[in-house]
Amino acid sequence: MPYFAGIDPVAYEGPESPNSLAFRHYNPSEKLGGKTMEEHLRFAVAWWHSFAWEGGDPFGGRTFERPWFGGDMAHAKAKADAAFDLFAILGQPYFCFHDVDIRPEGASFAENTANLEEMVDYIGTKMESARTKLLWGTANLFSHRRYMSGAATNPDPDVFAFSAATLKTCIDATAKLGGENYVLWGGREGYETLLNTDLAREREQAGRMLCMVVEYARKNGFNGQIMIEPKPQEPTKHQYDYDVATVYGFLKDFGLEGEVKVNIEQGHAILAGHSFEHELALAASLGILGSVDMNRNDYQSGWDTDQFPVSLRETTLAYYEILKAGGFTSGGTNFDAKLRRQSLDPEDLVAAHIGGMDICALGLKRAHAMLSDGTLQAAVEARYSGWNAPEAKAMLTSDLASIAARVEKEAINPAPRSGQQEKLENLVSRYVA
Ligand code: XLS
Ligand code: NI
Ligand code: NI
Repeated sequence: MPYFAGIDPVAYEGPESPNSLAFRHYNPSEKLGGKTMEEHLRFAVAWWHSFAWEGGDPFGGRTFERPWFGGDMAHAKAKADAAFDLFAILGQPYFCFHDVDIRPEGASFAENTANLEEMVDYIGTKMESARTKLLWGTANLFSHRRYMSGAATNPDPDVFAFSAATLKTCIDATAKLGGENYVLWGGREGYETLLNTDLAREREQAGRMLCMVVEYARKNGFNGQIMIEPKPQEPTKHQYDYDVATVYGFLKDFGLEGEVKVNIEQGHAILAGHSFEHELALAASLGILGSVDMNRNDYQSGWDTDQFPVSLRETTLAYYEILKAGGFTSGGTNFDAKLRRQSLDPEDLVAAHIGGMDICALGLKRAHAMLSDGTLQAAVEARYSGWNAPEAKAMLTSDLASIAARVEKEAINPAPRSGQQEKLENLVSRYVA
């Protein structure tokens, strides 16, 4: 019997619906500005959390009993069948995967590749009759024990080689499935202790690997967007791709700032001591905003809890930054979010996505209203309006001595002005009430 038997496709029923398996806010065809909600949000299901994750934690193993758990090809295909059933129930436009989520582990690189290719063909056939496309693919270069000291940044050149080879197969798989993006998250690209680590060498290795990824993709017909996903720590104590600012510096160093963008995850922003909207706004200002991994982090725990989002204020502020930047192009909203380990039922998986999609849709609506209304933006512009004066602009190409002469001549004596934070917070509250 299909895993999701008895669960109907989820429909939009409006905010008043009592149905726990209906959308209240996500109405895919509803237009906001020139685009439908579906086109704005570009939702994706994450294969790893929804189908591969077993419900374990550091104190106990698997709590989920999915019929597709098992290490062979038949189970991998059953997993793909269940995945496409969920995509259909949710009307999902996209999915994302790592190689290891979709294929069984082989005993060698050649076996991994053969398994991956067989699964790519299987999934490709399923995609022909589904509406769901591939938002991004990626390589899992962090779970297997060979990667315990990193992938590209490993002290052992054989691990670097194995990683490069695996990246090639994952770019090929993504291209074959028509993926719109390719993501690199450096899960163990970092260090546990400086006592055994050569930072400069590891950074060079990571830079060279990324250059090779870009070169290979461009030469072999993958024209999607390549993205790095920043994260400050976990699993390693210190990860090299700490946050958006760090990744930008790294890209500049290797001449890749025009080629590679960022996939920003809510929980990772929080772990880095930032807000999600900070990371989004910074990436947009640097021209590298690519896509988002939507989830929420626990604000007390200090690790990546990957929960489904629930806060309207947070999703509103996030989509405000995304809309302000012009919206997604190839990117989208990937739910890098997992159930809690006591949420055992097929219905839990459906309900989790419904809740996430609804709070994002409502956030998008409120953000769109806030942007169209323009009051917030006008307040920001007014705050900087002094810079419109010619003598103010001229300072940016002037020098300290000339500026000092002008300050003296005009007896410039700045009068502080309110930043109006509470007033602006109240303004946002009006939209998210
Ligand atoms: C882990 C990351 C991972 C990436 C894809 O924290 O979020 O899931 O999104 O490798
Ligand atoms: Ni992620
Ligand atoms: Ni994460």
